[in-house]
Amino acid sequence: MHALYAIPHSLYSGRARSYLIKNSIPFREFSCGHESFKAEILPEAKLATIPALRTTEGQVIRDGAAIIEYFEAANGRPCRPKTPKQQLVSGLFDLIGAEGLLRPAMHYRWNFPEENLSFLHYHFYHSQREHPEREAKTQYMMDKMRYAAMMFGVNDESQALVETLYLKFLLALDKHFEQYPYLLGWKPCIGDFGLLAPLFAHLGRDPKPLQMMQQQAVHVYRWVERMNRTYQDASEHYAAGEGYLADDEIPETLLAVLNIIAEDLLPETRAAAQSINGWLLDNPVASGDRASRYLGQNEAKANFVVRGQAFETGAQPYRFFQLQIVQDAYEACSETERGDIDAMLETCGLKELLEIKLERRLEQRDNLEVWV
Ligand SMILES: N[C@@H](CCC(=O)N[C@@H](CS)C(=O)NCC(=O)O)C(=O)O
Repeated sequence: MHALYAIPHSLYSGRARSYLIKNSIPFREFSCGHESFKAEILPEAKLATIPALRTTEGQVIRDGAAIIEYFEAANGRPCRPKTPKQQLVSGLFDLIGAEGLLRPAMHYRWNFPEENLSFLHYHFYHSQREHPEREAKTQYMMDKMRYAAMMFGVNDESQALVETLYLKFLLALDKHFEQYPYLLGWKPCIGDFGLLAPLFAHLGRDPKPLQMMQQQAVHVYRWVERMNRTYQDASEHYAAGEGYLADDEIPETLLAVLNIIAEDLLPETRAAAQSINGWLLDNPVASGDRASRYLGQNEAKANFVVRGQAFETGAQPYRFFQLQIVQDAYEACSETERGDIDAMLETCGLKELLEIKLERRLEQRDNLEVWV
């Protein structure tokens, strides 16, 4: 059986776990605190991040997207829509989930200690090895993650806007899931799994944001639930269908969500590209060199403004690894299809995303992101 190294409160773990559940792939889950993680997984995974998978055959795959890609490639891509607009939108939501909602995820986790802290302590403690220093390591990891919240641009000044943008997004997404149980209709696509990352472990599970979701966005809450169940779990949709929507349809409700996301996704992506590209000019990299997690000019920072609020966030090459997948799908389309996609992205303020590129391509090789 496959072994998934993950923990319940980990953002990226939720994405891979849901994929395995929804595709009826049997697995057993182990904590990264389990002795085998350090002894057997880490030497091959190279970085101590979760999720990591050890396949039945013994191959170790680190990274949620890589785990999903492993099964997608082997099984005829069951979760990639076949039509152009849906394929593109699916990829966009994967990117949005992996990179675009880190601020609310971290804000609602770390800035409400009264509601969240004992819950978080339980989980962080149980992701540490049974070791005399376990409590000290727990505190160290919690501090590291609090610091990560700041790296993503959450601070005293920006909090109010982070909340405003999240609430707007949440209510729009709620309208969508009122209509359909999944992003593109009646079954989950790659974008559903990506989007689940922040919306499960943090925003749909930590006490403070969970209560918000249950009280203000019950349809989103139901989607989070159903994304962790093997079956369709859409009994409230009395006329439920199957598969993705016909005729490459993208529901208006989903375009509305994208429109809201664009407000900070676009300026942040533009700023991160500028920072990383500037760094690449000054620091030539060889093919195969590792692209580290944060990288860019000005100590790997991206600076941008949303509604007059200045943000400083860590510039992450990984964002562009995900964006590249979306851009490649676009390039592979016919001219007419590209025209349709352009028109769609124009209406939700995301067209420019197709043009923002790093000077160098990225790929995953031996469990690391490297420059091509
Ligand atoms: N690109 C990776 C990121 C994984 C990741 O950052 N996981 C977090 C937990 S959600 C982690 O392990 N953080 C520990 C660390 O960075 O030291 C993926 O998508 O799987």
